[in-house]
Order: sequence, then C-alpha cells, then structure tokens
Amino acid sequence: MSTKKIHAQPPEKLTGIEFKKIPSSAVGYKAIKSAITHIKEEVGLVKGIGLLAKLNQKNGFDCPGCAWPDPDEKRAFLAEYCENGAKAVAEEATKNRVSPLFFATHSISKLSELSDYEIGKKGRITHPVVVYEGRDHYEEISWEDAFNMIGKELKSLTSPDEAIFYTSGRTSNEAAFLYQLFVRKFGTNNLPDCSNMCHESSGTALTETLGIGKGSVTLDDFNHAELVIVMGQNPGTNHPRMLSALGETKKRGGKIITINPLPEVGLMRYNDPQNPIKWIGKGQKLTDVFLQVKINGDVALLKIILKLLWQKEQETPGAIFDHEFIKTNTTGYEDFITDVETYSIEKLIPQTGIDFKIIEEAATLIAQKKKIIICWAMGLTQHKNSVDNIRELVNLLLLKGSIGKQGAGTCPVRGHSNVQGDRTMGIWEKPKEDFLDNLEKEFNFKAPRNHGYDVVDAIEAMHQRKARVFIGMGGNFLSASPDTEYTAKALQNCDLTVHVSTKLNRSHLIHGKKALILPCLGRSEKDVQEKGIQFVSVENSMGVVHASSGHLAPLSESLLSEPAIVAGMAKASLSNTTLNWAELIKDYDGIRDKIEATIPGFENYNNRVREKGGFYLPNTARNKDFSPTLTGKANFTINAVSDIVLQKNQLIMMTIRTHDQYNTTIYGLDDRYRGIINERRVIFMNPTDMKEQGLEKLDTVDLISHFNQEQRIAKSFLVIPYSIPKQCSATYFPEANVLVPLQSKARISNTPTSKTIIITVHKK
Ligand SMILES: Nc1nc2c(c(=O)[nH]1)N[C@H]1C(S)=C(S)[C@@H](COP(=O)(O)OP(=O)(O)OC[C@H]3O[C@@H](n4cnc5c(=O)[nH]c(N)nc54)[C@H](O)[C@@H]3O)O[C@H]1N2
Ligand SMILES: Nc1nc2c(c(=O)[nH]1)N[C@H]1C(S)=C(S)[C@@H](COP(=O)(O)OP(=O)(O)OC[C@H]3O[C@@H](n4cnc5c(=O)[nH]c(N)nc54)[C@H](O)[C@@H]3O)O[C@H]1N2
Ligand SMILES: [Mo]
Repeated sequence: MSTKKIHAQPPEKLTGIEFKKIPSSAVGYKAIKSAITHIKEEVGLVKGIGLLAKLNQKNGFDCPGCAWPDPDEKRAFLAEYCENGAKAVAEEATKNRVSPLFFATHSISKLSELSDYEIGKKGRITHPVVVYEGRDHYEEISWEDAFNMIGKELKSLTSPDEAIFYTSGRTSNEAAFLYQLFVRKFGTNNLPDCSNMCHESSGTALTETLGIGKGSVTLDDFNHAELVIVMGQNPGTNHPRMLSALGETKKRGGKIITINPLPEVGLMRYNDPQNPIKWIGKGQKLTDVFLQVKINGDVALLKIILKLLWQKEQETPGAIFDHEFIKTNTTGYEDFITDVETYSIEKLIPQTGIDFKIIEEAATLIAQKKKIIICWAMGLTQHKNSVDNIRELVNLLLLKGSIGKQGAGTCPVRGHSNVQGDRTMGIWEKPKEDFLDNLEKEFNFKAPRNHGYDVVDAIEAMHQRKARVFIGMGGNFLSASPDTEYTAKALQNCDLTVHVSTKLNRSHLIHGKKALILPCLGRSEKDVQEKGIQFVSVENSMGVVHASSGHLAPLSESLLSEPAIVAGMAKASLSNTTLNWAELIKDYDGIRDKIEATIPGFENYNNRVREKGGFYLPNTARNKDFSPTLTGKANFTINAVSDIVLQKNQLIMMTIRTHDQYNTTIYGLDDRYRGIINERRVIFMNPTDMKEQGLEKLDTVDLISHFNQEQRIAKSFLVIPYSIPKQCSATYFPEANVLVPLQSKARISNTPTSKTIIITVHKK
C-alpha cells in the first residue's frame, strides 16, 4: 500500500455560494435550456441531439437516468427524456477520456484530493488498468492478464464467501443474470447491491403484506386515479417524467396529496415539456394538499389519518372502507382496528409537526376517494422504521380496497434504471429456494444455500478481513455507502478490489492491495459481438421488460460489454465449468434463452422482447392475487411510531440529492430548484432552530452525528435558512455520508438510515 495519504472524502473547501430565486414551477424552458447546455458541453451539439433522439424511443436505448416507465403508446421526441436524463446521457457520452496516459500523469493520491465533481468530469475510462501493491499509479493491463489476476485471487481464497460481488442498478438483465450465475457457480450468495441502500425496505414490506416485492400500478393507472399520494419523493429532480403522469391525473380531475418535509418545487407546479406553449408561464398546479411532515413523522401522520378514517367509517358505516375487499382479500383487520383505537390523535400530532386542520383536509379527501395510488421513494425507505412506513401505507390502501384495480395501488418509484430487473435476474444475497433449484437444474451444479452479505454486512466483513476480494459491477461503493471512513478502511483491507465501470469515481481511488478498473460499454454505445450487433434488456419500475440498443460507436476499442467481462471473469475463475461462456457472449439470445429456462414470466423472451415496447412481467398484486404471502391473503399490520428522542439542540438530518447530480455522479454544483448555486456543502435549517442556536445565514459550521456513544464529524457546511419543519435539517449525499453510522440501519431490511441521522451543529 502506498504511504501517500488517500482521501476517502471530498475536500472540505467551499466553492463560492450564490443564490437564485426558487422557481415556482418545474421543467419548462429552463430545464430544456439546462439539458441542451450539458449536452453541448459534454458531447457536442450535433452528436448530442442525435443521441437524445434515440433516448427512450422504441428502437433506441433506455435512459440511464431513472426507472420511470415509458408510455406504452405514443412517445414524443421531447417528452421522453428530461433535463436530468439528458445530463445522464451527456455524462456517459462525454468527450473527456481517462486513458493510461492520464493515469501515468495523475497519481491516485493526488486524484483523491479532488471533489467527486472534479473526479467525474475527468471522463470515461478507455483501457483496463491495474495498480500493484505499493504503487500510486494505475497502469495499462491486458484483458487476459486482468481476468487471470481475478481468477488467481479468487481461487486462492479459503472459502468463496471471502469474496464480495456488488452490483449497481444500471446493469442489464443479460449481464446481471450471467453475473449472479458466475458468483453462485463460484460458490457464494455474497451479492449485495444498491437496492440494499435504496428500496430494500419497500421490497421487504410489500412481500410480507401483499406477496410481491414490486409495485402494483402501471403508468395507465395514473390516467384513472382519483387521488395520488406522493410521499418522501422528489420527482421534479429524480423522476421528472413522473410529473407528466401526475399532470394527466390532474387533467382528468384527480387530486394530489404531497407528504414531504420540503416543499419540493416539482411537486407544487410544473410546465409540460410536451406542449411548448406551456414552457413558460405559471405552469400547472399539481399538489392540492401539502403535508409538511417532520422527518420520520410518517407513521404518526398515517396513524392520525387512519384514525380519522375509522371515525368517519363509524359515523357512516360502509361509506369509507371497502368491506367487500377487506373480507375477501385480507387478514388482520380486527387487530388492526383495535390497535388504531389505542392511539390518541393529540399525542401523535407533535410527531408530525403539521397543523391538525391540514391533516383533516387530507383525511377528508382520502375518505371520498376509491381509487388511490401511493407513490414513494427514499424519504420513506431510509429510516430505522422504514419497513413500518411502507406497511402502514399498505394498511391505508387495503382499507380503501385500492389495490388490484384500475387507477389504484402501490407505486414504489425505483431509482436506477434497471435496479428492479437486476433483482428479477437473481442479484440478491437472499435468493429464493425455487430460484436456486431452477439454476441447479438448468446448469447442473450445486448452488450455495446460505444467505450472503448485504451492503452493510459486506462492509463489516471486509473491515474484519472475513472478506478479502471486492468486485463491483458498476456503481461507486465507497461514496454511496454509509460511514465513508469506515467503508474506506474496509475496501483498503482487501487483497484485490475490482470495478467494472464507465467513468472514473472515488471507489477507484480507495482500493485494495491490488486493484483493477475494467472499463465497459455504456448504454448509448453499439455492442458488436461475433454474431453481430447485440441489444440488451431492462425492466422498469412497473415491471415492463424491453430492449435497449446503443447507437454510438464505442469510445475506445479496448472496451468490453458487461456480459463479456462477466464471461471473462467466470472463465478465469471457475475451475471446472462445463458452461461455454464464450459461446453465450457471441449472441445474447443464448443468454435470454437461459433466463427463460430459469425465471418465471420470461416465456418466449426472445420474441416478446423484440416487440415494440416490450412486455409486462406477471404481477400477482396487480391482479388482486395475494396468495404468495404467508397467510395467503393481504396482511394488515401493526406498526409502531418512531421512537426517536432528540436531546437539546439535536436535529434530525436527511441526506438528499440536488437537482444537479445522479447519486455520486455530480453533474454540476447547483441545486436550481432549491435556489442554491455553486455550492454543495450546505445544511438547510429551520429559521427558528437557527435563532435558538445562535446561527445566522451562511455561518460556517461543523456537523457531528451521534449514534450510541459514537460521534462522527463532517466539517465546513454553510447554514441556509429554509422551509423545513423544526428540529429537521438536510444536507447533500455523498458529502454527508461520513456522518451515517454503519450500524444505524432499518429494522428487517438493514438499509442504512440515510434520512435519519441525529446531529448537532457547531459554529466554527
Ligand atoms: N436526476 C437524478 N435522478 C435520480 C437520482 C439522482 O441522484 N439524480 N437517483 C436515482 C435513485 S438511485 C433513486 S433511489 C431515486 C431517489 O429519488 P428520491 O427519493 O426522490 O431522492 P432523494 O433526494 O433522496 O429525496 C428524498 C425525498 O424525500 C423527502 N424526505 C426525506 N425524509 C423524509 C421523511 O421522513 N418523510 C417524508 N415524507 N419525506 C422525506 C426529502 O425531502 C426528498 O424530497 O432517484 C433516482 N433518479
Ligand atoms: N447518504 C446517502 N447515501 C445514499 C443514498 C442517499 O439518499 N443518501 N442513496 C442510496 C441509493 S438510493 C443508491 S441507489 C446508492 C447508489 O449507489 P451506486 O449505484 O453504487 O452509485 P452511483 O453513484 O449510481 O454509481 C455511479 C458509477 O457507476 C458507474 N456506471 C455508470 N453507468 C454504468 C454502466 O452502464 N455500467 C457500469 N458497469 N458502470 C456504470 C460509473 O463509473 C459511475 O461513477 O447510493 C445510496 N447511498
Ligand atoms: Mo436508489
């Protein structure tokens, strides 16, 4: 290991904050201007516009931005990408290159002094590179040598469980399927993925209550919903195309309730990009009732609403609840009602921070409606009680009979564009027995049955040297994970770290004794194999599987596709594999045949995936079939309210995304929708809390997080007064990840509590 200092965190330096008026609506002219600017700077205008024309079109490539679905029918040129989709594409198709020459002139320790923004802007990696023990520079290595290095290291382990195989959510179905097959043939279920930090709590709660870990709605349901509740989600930034769906709900007379600690611009009003006349102007009002909830006050809020609904139901029996649905499809109703009755609304209100009148208004709206969709994302899934959050919203939908009918249901809005597909393909540390049985039958081997490490357990295992090899299929494990310094030590403890990546990121710099970067094709690039041009397939947030084909020439001849990289690793690492990995890579139809043979729902895969728009996977909850649960029915559950008690001057902090980033990929330093320009080291605070703590706007502060008896510190943040409930605060991910304790995680799902961190603020 080099003795030079390597920085796991971005520099503490401030970049020169400016402010802009917070816009009154999202999308519109400024979004289009911003998209074009990014495309022009990173890619060049002509090539860039050509690229956008292929984005999310039926013969084009799947936007790497998010997992929001494309319309089944008409697709407009402008509407099927959004500002942030354009930025994601610009990042991938960038003109900037990280070549072996770049690494010869830039040491790892020097690169680690840069911010994640600066690191990302260096560009796409062009060749496989290696850093040997004790060196401070990556250097070129042939693919063959790289694969052999991996094979040698993996074969030298005492147990296959000493290796960890991470996946981020951009990996295609074909690559993901091969990857998990390789890992299981190698002998372990150590397949942690970004889902562990993302929607794991949703999968856990939905499987228990409804029998399927995925959402139940389709895009068309938004055309029929009478009410959409958007909880803990900022679609204006993270799923901008969802605003069109919400716009449709409104146009057809539906209502929207928003539950969020922040008045996120996109949810308040938006300008439809499909209609240029509406690019400027006030935009369409989206939210009808805004519940500005305290961070982690959602269970308390839902309990008040449930209680109010129960009161109304008693006044007018049969008018509020769907008894027919409850009787036929559910269990646990009586116990649930008994539990609701034990709560006192007065005692719950302080936990929500919301005026009772507004909660009543929301409850009245819910009482009147029969077709309700609830959408949610990280604001519900990254808390200690996040599984309870989701189970509680399922209770509400069950009471209203709002699952398994048109215009109603669950809508966990996924992040990464193929994160849902990766799970379907078996990227999971806790695989189902049936799935392993199918693999064994098709591939004639003994699959490992012990559950593997998830993200948190993988970090712990590497820290304790129970695991010694880390392989990352995409992603940025170091910066995305909690407890940055602890995670850095875990990775540095490894004998070998390997990243299959498109762009340079900080995980490449915080490496094991030896490390490899294996550069792969991006979504937008043409994938040519021995039997011709290949396409891959992905599954969106609503269970539609469809094809994605790149059109750009690959940026370097030295790139391999992700499936080819998996095959290369497998060939070099598996001692007696009878599977012809090289043959599978010649034509991905062969991989899809194997998927069809092992995973239900993929019948006739190769034909159906070629149909325009793809096909829907089966979804039991969508069909009002709850038989896969343990009770064979949809389950009402009893959930506890949050047990957090804050000491004097302590705040709850949530870590959120700016409008200018994709997870750890930082597109720019602005957060236009929150009025912040050119600075990421900010903490949003309630003005009354600021006053009580003697803080003024733009004071520089250090943040200390408190967990058990431990403290963690993040230095130099600027205080910004903002519309946020008392005792709540917000910072950006990944700068504040150093404050998230590894062991602070959600019950059952083990998801790091990135939205509940107890902090104190210290003026410099
Ligand atoms: N442009 C862009 N698109 C993305 C991403 C990106 O980084 N950039 N990331 C992708 C990924 S992987 C994901 S998972 C999604 C993330 O999409 P989001 O979940 O929308 O992302 P966050 O910024 O984490 O926002 C969380 C929202 O929850 C609110 N919130 C926080 N705590 C609470 C709470 O206790 N209760 C309630 N009710 N609300 C709360 C916050 O105020 C914020 O509005 O987006 C995906 N799409
Ligand atoms: N504090 C805090 N932490 C969080 C969160 C939070 O809200 N707060 N959110 C969590 C969530 S929801 C998620 S999903 C995780 C995200 O965790 P990750 O998925 O691990 O992180 P990303 O930043 O999305 O990964 C970006 C990197 O992926 C690589 N990449 C991009 N495209 C491709 C591709 O096509 N193929 C390959 N092989 N590589 C590619 C690039 O090298 C890029 O640098 O972070 C989690 N961490
Ligand atoms: Mo995510």
